[in-house]
Amino acid sequence: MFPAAAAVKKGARVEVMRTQVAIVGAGPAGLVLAHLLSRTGIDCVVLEARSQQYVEQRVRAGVLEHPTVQLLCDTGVGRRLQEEGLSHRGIRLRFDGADHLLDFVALIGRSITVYGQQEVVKDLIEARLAAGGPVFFEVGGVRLSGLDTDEPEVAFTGGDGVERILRAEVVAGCDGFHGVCRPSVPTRHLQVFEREYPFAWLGILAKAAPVQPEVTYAYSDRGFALASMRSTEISRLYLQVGPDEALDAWPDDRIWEELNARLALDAGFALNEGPVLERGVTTMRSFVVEPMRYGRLFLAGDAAHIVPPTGAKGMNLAVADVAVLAEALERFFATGATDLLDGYSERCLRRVWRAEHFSWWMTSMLHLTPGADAFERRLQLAQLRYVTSSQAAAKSLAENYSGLPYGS
Ligand code: FAS
Ligand code: PHB
Repeated sequence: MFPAAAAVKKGARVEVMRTQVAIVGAGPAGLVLAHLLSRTGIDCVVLEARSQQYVEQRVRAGVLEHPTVQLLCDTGVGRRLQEEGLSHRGIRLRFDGADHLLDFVALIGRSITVYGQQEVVKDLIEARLAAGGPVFFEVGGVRLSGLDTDEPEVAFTGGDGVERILRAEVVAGCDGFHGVCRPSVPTRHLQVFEREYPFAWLGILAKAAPVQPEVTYAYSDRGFALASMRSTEISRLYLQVGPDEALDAWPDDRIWEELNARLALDAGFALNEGPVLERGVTTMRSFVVEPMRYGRLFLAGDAAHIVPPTGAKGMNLAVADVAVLAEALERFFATGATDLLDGYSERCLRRVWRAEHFSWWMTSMLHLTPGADAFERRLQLAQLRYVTSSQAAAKSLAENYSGLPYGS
């Protein structure tokens, strides 16, 4: 990427730059894409609205699928992940007053890894900056144009206040659900599929040693709870709450009391408690936009789809999208062939819809829908008992949760 001669706009200097791929967004999708493209010598520029510190501290996902771990390790950004990530054989489902371990390694020979999304982001930014790849943080006023031409442009204001125009051959929309890329596509070209759930997750990060060795999903008469972790000293815990829950209605003691009540296996059960380092409420929705492409704009990750986090799919889907996009772009820039680019959306959507169904299924099985009658509760328990007693059913959950191979 080289800044071309600065063009002078009336009253302001506008710097014109050129690259092959303009990437909007430095979350998992944008950063993994930049990493994969740079490895094949494809020039790309990453534009990020937030500061480097903000994106590196933002607490979100926690579970990496097997294919995600493999991709990060195979492409040279998995060192800390291998040293600090927690490899887990599977997950636990807690219901009927008992724990039910689903041992993925025994079932299908694949494990999962607990490693915070912000750690993945840190590793990728470090690799990107070490390779001299440009990342513009704290950009503003990002505007896309010419998406239906061979020379799309991304106009933006840099963190230094300089107006810039980034001319590219391709734009990757990796700017998440609330970004500007998807809205840049004329609505007549997109079909939206959406479900909102009548509950949300209240999540905390606490300096407290996890009491359970695996990620544990609890189905209880009081509602869903999830006990996860980030290390042997840091717990990541979630409670099902109302869809518009106010965080200030949940002081620490109420959160701990409710978590203990929902996760309790017996009267003596008690979580380790400790200072709450971060808290937030995450709304639950299923969302897909089709196609994931418009002209030279390719949408990836949350910019194109959202899943309820019950299946731990969000970040992993983002990585899977850009693994497909990077392969297609490599072929395009090497040979001019557009067949893989033309097949990008359809190929990604097969995996997206599989993950959408799995995430919806896990969410429906584990959460108490407000107003659910006894019939619905019996169906949920029947499903939980089946998936923890049948090898076939357990294998199905295991292969979906640990991640289906790319391209499937
Ligand atoms: P991201 O949203 O991560 O990244 C998009 C980036 O684009 C952001 O850095 C944003 O600042 C930037 N951006 C936005 N607009 C821009 C603009 N105009 N110009 C430039 N940059 C712009 N998934 C799980 O699997 N498990 C979880 O527990 C979980 N918890 C979550 C909690 C919250 C609060 C949220 C919001 C999501 C959670 N997710 C979870 C899903 C999450 O992990 C996403 O799936 C994942 O971040 C998707 O990665 P990206 O597609 O890169 O989008
Ligand atoms: C997490 O550790 O943050 C986590 C684990 C499993 C999920 C969602 C989030 O399904």
